[in-house]
Amino acid sequence: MTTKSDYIFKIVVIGNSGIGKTCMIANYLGNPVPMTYVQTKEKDVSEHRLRIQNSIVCLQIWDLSGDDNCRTLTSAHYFNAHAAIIAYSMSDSSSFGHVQSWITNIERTLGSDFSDTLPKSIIGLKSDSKKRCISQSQGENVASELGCKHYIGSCKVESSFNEIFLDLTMRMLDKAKIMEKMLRVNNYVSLVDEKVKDNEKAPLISKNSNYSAIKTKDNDNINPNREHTVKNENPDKNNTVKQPSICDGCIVL
Ligand SMILES: Nc1nc2c(ncn2[C@@H]2O[C@H](COP(=O)(O)OP(=O)(O)OP(=O)(O)O)[C@@H](O)[C@H]2O)c(=O)[nH]1
Ligand SMILES: [Mg+2]
Repeated sequence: MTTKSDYIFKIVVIGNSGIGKTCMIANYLGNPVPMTYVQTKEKDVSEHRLRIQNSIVCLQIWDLSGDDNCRTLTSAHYFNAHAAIIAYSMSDSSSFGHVQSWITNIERTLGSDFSDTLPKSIIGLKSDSKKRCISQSQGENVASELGCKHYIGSCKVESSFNEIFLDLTMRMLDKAKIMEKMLRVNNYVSLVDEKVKDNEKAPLISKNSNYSAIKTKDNDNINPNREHTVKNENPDKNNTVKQPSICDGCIVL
């Protein structure tokens, strides 16, 4: 049996190398958190399905390498993103100092108009670390200057990252629903203008819309037995099979 998803949202996760992005994603997905550091090569993409507000949402989580040498390659993966998580390590002041430059990098790549409306959140990782040198209030101050929500978390604490992913999902969903409403109205107007036959209905999503990508086709099926699957080539990451569970107001399928 297969179940379609109503929306596919791409979330890019960016930040300096070695700050815990890959471990954060593994923790969120309920995967084993890597015990040793293996640098991400360009990108890893995972999928995660949730039922939320009567919609089935598929999150595509793009774990992008923080390696400076990959910057041009990884920036190319910002395209078609619906949200971004900008991460730093609370035990690494340099990574904290680079938060602004990661946001600038998104603006340069996607344009400031798009970047301004892109749901973004900042997270301080390794909150458990004894070497912690950045306080929560320092993080909150910078995040508020940059107009972003701020979170902290640790891959050593279970469910540490549900809140940030759930909040971004709600924001993407709200944005998509507003776009759908606007497109319905616009299509209605243009169909009337063109005097199209009365019995033709305006499509829900315009073919020309940037948002057409997120509304999945009827035949875009996702295996309901698969909670999340690492899609890329990395052989160290095994697929996992999970039963549905309830997490913070949404159902994880
Ligand atoms: N104490 C502590 N260590 C962590 C935490 N998360 C990750 N680490 C350690 O930090 C190191 C780097 O973690 P990764 O998740 O691989 O870092 P990354 O940001 O994905 O790095 P790149 O792939 O190079 O961009 C690993 O050795 C982890 O064990 C955490 O919450 N607390
Ligand atoms: Mg990584």
